Amino acid sequence: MDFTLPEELLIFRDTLRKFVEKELEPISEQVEEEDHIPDRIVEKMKDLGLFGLAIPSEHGGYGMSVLGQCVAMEELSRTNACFRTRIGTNNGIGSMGIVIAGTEEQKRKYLPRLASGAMTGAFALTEPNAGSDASAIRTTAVRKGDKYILNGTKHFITNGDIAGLSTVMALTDRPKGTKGISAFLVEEGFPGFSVGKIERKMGFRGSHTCELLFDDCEVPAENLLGREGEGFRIAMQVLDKGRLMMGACALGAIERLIELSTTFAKTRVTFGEPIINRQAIQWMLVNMAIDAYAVRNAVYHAAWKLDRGERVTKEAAMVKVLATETACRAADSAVQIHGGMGYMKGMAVERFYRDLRLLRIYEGTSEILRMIVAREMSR
Ligand code: COS
Repeated sequence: MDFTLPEELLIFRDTLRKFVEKELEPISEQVEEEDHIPDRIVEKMKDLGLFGLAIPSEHGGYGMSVLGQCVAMEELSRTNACFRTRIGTNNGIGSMGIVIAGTEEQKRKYLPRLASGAMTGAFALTEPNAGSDASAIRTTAVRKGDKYILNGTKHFITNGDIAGLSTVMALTDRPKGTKGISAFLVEEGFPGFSVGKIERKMGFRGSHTCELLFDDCEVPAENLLGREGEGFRIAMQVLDKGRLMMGACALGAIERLIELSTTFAKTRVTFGEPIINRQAIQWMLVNMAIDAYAVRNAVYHAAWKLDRGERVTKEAAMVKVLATETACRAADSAVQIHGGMGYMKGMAVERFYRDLRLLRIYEGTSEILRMIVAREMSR
């Protein structure tokens, strides 16, 4: 078994590490305050090709392996989470549906723009009454001639306010349950589509979470993704990969928390000695390191399986639970090690503590993911 990462991936990882340290980290607090990523930074992300890592090369992306995408997300997660969220939606839930189920025409029309970052993607499944129970959606799509007419409300949609294209799940045949859900590619300018409320959140500032409104929204019939009734399965496949990526994001955050906490513990002196000499602090740091080791192996292994074309529903769910619950524990320890300083605004550990809490909820709560693992185990 060879655990060596390919040379070109190591070079890419190094490039990303420098980009994060030089361009993103210095403005992470500014973004936190202003709740906005400066355009010049988005342009630099485009120049590096970050929006198209996962998109096949024949459609303008890098066509990177899943393992490579995990390494990229891990690096980008060492700073404010909004940066990797901006990039992650185009590479993940905002484009994967098209990669998996799009027609050649849909791929040619949308993927190059998503890959270049000219267009931002979003994934619209969740509704006020349908979060964990995704099949309870109420948004409807009725075929009228060469169009579908969509009516309903989506909420908690990441990047909804800047998305040029949203993959929207809607009911085309309610009595059929999950088989009555279809997926649609909705452009921002389609008649009857608008952005509603933008949420105020505990964290993730710089990344907007929005309501999307469909009021007799007209979607050309050629923008149906896959066939009628395939929307739920497409959404679940998209989420399988999204959950694995979330594990990689949590991993990058844990690694950064270890570094921040170790540096602090070496310089903070109590009773005449740096606190890193205290066993109580050492054990917290060691536990974080043990957790990071386990999470890294789990993330990379699941990525390897997906790269081999295997279904990873169970592994992705396990990885997300392991990585995100571990990351929250690591953030708690990091704040504890920093003491009062760790509770202060402007400290990275304070921001990580708030931001990481969301990872145990979105793209599948820990509870739903455990349910998925249980179902897979009992097959
Ligand atoms: N890959 C491919 N197909 C899948 C799948 C997957 N990962 N998961 C489910 N399916 C298929 C099933 O095989 C089933 O098809 P068949 O009847 O042909 O076998 C169909 O989809 C319905 O699946 P299921 O019966 O499991 O649906 P349920 O309504 O019972 O629940 C869960 C499915 C709980 C898994 C789903 O609702 C879920 O993931 N919820 C969480 C949603 C979420 O993560 N939301 C976060 C916001 S989105 S960013």
